[in-house]
Amino acid sequence: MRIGITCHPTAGGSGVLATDLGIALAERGHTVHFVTYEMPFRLREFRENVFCHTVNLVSYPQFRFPPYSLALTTRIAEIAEENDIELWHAHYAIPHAVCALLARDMLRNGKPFKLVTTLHGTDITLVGNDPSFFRLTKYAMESSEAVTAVSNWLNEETQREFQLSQPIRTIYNFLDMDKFGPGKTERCKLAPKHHKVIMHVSNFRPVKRVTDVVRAFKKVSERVPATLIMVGDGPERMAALGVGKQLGIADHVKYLGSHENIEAILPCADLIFQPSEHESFGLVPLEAMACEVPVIGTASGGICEVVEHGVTGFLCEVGNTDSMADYAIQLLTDGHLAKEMGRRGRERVARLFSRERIVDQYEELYEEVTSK
Ligand code: GMT
Repeated sequence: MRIGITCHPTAGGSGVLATDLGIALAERGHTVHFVTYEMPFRLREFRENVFCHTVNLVSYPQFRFPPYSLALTTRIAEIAEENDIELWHAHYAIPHAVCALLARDMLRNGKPFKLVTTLHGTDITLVGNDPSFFRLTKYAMESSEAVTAVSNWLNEETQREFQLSQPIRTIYNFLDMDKFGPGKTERCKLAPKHHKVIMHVSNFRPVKRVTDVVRAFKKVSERVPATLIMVGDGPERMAALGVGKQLGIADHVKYLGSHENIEAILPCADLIFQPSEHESFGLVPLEAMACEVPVIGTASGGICEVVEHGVTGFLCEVGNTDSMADYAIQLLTDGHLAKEMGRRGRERVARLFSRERIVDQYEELYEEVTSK
C-alpha cells in the first residue's frame, strides 16, 4: 500500500510512535511517505521504501505567524498526487487531519486517499483549553474514514466530549522489544556504585509534574542511598532544580538533558517515577517496563492501562509524593519484589504492546478502510 504520514517529528511520544509505525510498515513491504517540518530522528538511517518530505515554511512580513498548516496542506497534496497515495495517516486531528482533508479536496489527478486519524491526547486538552477548536476537531474526526485513540481512556474521553457519529477504535502504542530490554547497558556510571538509581524521562512540561519527582526522591533518599537521574528538558526544568536546592538534595540529582536513545539509559534505572497530571498513554512507562524497570506513576488516564498496579509497578493519586516515596522505598529495599515486577512488566509489554501485534492492528484497519 502507498501510505502518507504526518506527525510532530520532535522527540515526543506521538512522533516516535508514528515514525516506528512507518518503519514497521515499510519493513512489511508498504511504501511510506512522511511529510513533516523536520526529519524525524529515527528516519535518518536510509531505508529503501521510506521517504521524508519536509515542509517549506515561508516567512513574509505580512504574516505575523507563518502559516505552517497551509504549507503542510500544499505539501501533502503534492506528495499524495506525485505518489498516488492510497491512505493518509494523520497523528493528531489538529492540525494534521485538517490539513490532510483540505489537501484531499485539492487533488485533481487520481483517486483521493482515505484518511485515518490517530488521537494522542492533546487534541482533547486543546479543546478543553480553547473551546473554539471544538467544531474543527469534531469535523476532522467525522470526516476521517477511521479514528483511533491510543488508550481506552482517551477513546472514552473523546466520545464523551464529542459524541461522534462513528466509533473510535483503540489501538495501543507499541515498541520494539529487541531494542528495549534489560541489561543492554553497563550498570550505570551515573551514580555511585552503592546508590540505587531513580529515573524520570519527559519533556518537562507542567503536565509531567517534575517537581513531584524531586519531592518524592527527597523522602526516598532519607531512607535509601540513591541518585535521581532526570532525562529530558523543558519549561519546568528550572522549577525542579529550584526544589532540589531548597530541599538540600541537589547533589544527588543529575540532569542529562534530552537524549534520542532512551533505550541505552533506561536499563540503568532501578525504578522510574512518572507522576503526570494526566497521560493519554505513557510511552516512557511502557519503555521502562520493556527494560524490566518497575514504574511508579499516577493513576491518571491511560497510564492505568499500561502499568498494572501492584504487578508491574505502583500507581498513586496525582500529587501524592509521600505515597510515591513509600512505594519506592518498598521496591528499593526488596530485591525480589523489584525483580519480579520488572519481569512481569516485560511480559505485559510482550503480551499487549508488541510491535508485531499493534502493527497487525493498523494494517488490518488500513485494509478495511481502503477496501470500502
Ligand atoms: O506528553 C507529551 O507532552 C507529548 C505528547 C506527544 O505528542 O507525543 O504525548 C502524548 O502522546 C503520546 C503518544 O501517544 C502518549 O504516550 C502521551 O501519554 C501523550 N501525552 C499526554 O497525554 C500528556
